[in-house]
Formats: sequence, structure tokens, C-alpha cells
Amino acid sequence: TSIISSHLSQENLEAELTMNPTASKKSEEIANFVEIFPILKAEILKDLPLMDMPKDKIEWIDKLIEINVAGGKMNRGLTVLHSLQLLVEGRTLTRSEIFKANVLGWCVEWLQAFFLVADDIMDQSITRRGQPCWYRQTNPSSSNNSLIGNIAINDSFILESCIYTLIKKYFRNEPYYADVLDIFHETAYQTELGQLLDLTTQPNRGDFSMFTLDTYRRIVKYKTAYYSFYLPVALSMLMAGIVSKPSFDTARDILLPMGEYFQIQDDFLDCYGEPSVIGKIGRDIEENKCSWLICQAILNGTPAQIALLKKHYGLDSKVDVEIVKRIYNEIDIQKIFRQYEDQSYGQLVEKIKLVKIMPQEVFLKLLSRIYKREV
Ligand code: DMA
Ligand code: MG
Ligand code: MG
Ligand code: MG
Repeated sequence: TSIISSHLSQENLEAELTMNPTASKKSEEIANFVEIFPILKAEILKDLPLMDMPKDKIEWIDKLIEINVAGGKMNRGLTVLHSLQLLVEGRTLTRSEIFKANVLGWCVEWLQAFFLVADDIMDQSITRRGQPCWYRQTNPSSSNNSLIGNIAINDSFILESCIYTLIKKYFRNEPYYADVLDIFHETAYQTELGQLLDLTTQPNRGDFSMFTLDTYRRIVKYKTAYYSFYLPVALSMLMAGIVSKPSFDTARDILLPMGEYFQIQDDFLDCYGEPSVIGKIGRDIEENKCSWLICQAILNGTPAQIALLKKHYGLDSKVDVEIVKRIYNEIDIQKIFRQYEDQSYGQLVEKIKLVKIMPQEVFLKLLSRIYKREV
């Protein structure tokens, strides 16, 4: 698969192992994580013949999982094990603990796949991870090359259901089974509320009254921060046997602002990122999204610039998008973003330094992995 070839070619792995001990630990971790994906996929697929599913439908689900779950950056998935390692402070994890943390990590990747398949339909996106979005791929069951289209809506539900199948298979007998189920349900709901907030700020083109930082923060906390940052760390805390509410409150208090910072980067990259690097083509301007960039443009632009933005923002036309980008450049949004990025990083580090209830490293490591990211 693509992730195995990109992260794990035998040559690369060996070169890294001999050259750099930190890199070797890192590539070993990625290797461990990537290795169990085919096992989990096989677990899902093996139930399907027993449910009387025809061969071509099993192949459909195989491809659905392969394309949408694998092949991402896997940051969220890897976080569960990283964070668990830091939480047990020095104790060596057993093979079974490592495996279980990685299963939960893949469940987070599955949840993300579920959201992205649906998000790309709702955002009318074109590419994801360097290939056509799932709903724009050719329907393997059609003889006339029609697209998967609306079937992708149901496919997103199937991806969600896999999470609970996997959790049941591997965690049914764990004392924290119910808590894991609860947190996946709760996080899915939070993300769905976030998507509602995101999608309902979109329709009134030319009306900027909703594009405020308060509205923005609420959207991204719900649509991104809970599932991308709080969920993987909270899962590792459940595995570590942490039950105290203040610990989870502390984690949330740091991880939600970190998630906000991450989504602001996503919005920045939507406009200024390199599609071949980020694997997707930005559409926030065309889609009239309440993006951090338009909120900042409204805060920093002159009345004339804002009037022009009102005229051209939210139109699905190259010319209008170019005008919006030109005004962004006049306002020097890139500079405002760089300043925000440094300030936000500094604030997060300050906040983390006050944490006493759990290892600060859990948060610092996560932050260092996203600071100044280009992908
Ligand atoms: C991301 O929002 C949120 C979810 C729940 C997928 P987005 O539409 O900005 O994401 P992307 O830029 O990856 O389409
Ligand atoms: Mg999107
Ligand atoms: Mg979206
Ligand atoms: Mg985006």
C-alpha cells in the first residue's frame, strides 16, 4: 500500500536505523503502527461473508477502507501510543499494550476517514491525499464509468461502524471498554455539531456578519479540536487507567486551543499551501467558508478592501478567487498569520508549563509536531 511504500520501504528503514537512533525509534514506531492496519482491515472483512455479503461488495469495502483510512499523515493515530508511553513514565509497555494503543490510534484514523468522506461531499472538494475524493472516484460496480457519488454518504457510515466493530473485538473485556465507547460517541457528536456550525455559516454570500473570531473559534473547537487533539490523548489516558476528572479537564484545556491553532494552519494552507504537498485543492474562498483568513481580513482591511471582499468572496470563479487572494496579499495576511503562529505557540508553551497533574511532555511533543507545519 501507499503508506507502506512511503514510510517503510525496507531500504529506507535500514538506512534510518543505522544512521540515527532517534529516527530509528521513530521509524520503528511508524512501522509498528502501519503493520497492524492490514490486520484490522482483515478483521472487518472476515465478518462479511458470514453476513452473506457478495464478493464484489467485500471488495468495495476493502477499497473503501484502503483508500480512505490508510495513507494519511497518521499523526492522530500515532498520538495514542506516544502519549501512553509518556503517561506510564519510564515503565516499558508490554507488546499487548502497544498493540492496543495502536488499535485505538487506527480507530481515530477510521473516525477521521468517516468525517473526511462526508466533508469532501459537503465541501464539494476535488482531491484528498493526492487523488480524487472518494465520492468522485469511479464506481467499481458501474459498467459506464459513473462516479461513486451519493453512495459515499453510506460509505462514510460504514467507516464509522467499523470503529465499533474493532473496539468490540479488542476491548470488550477491558475495564475501560464503556469509557472508550462513550468517548468515541461523544466526540463524533461534537464533530458533527462543528460541521453543522461550519456549514451553516456558509450560505449567506456577501453577508460578513457571521465571520467573527468568536464564531470561528466555536466552529473549529467542535469540528476539529475534539477529535484531532483531545480524543487521541484522552484514549491514552483511559488506557493508562487515569480516572480523575481534573486530569481530563487539564488535557482538554490545552488540547482544544492546540486544535484551534491546527485548524488555523489548515485554513492558511487552504489558500497558501502547495496542493501537491497538502494533497488537496483549497476551496474555502469558493465555498464562502468562515475561514480564519477572511475573519482576519475583515479585522485588518480598510473599508474599501472589505467592500471588495464582500463582492468577490464565496464565488466559484477563478477571477473572483484571484481578487480575494490579491486583497489578502495587500492586507499581508501571511504576516498576520506568522505573527499569530509565534504568539499562539508561545501561549501554548506557557500554558503547558503550568501543568502538574500529568507529564508536560505529552503536550509539548504534540505541539512540536504541528508547529510551522507545511502539510
Ligand atoms: C475539517 O474541516 C473538519 C472535519 C470534521 C473533516 P475542513 O473542511 O477544513 O477540512 P479539509 O480542509 O481537510 O477539507
Ligand atoms: Mg473540507
Ligand atoms: Mg469542511
Ligand atoms: Mg480546510
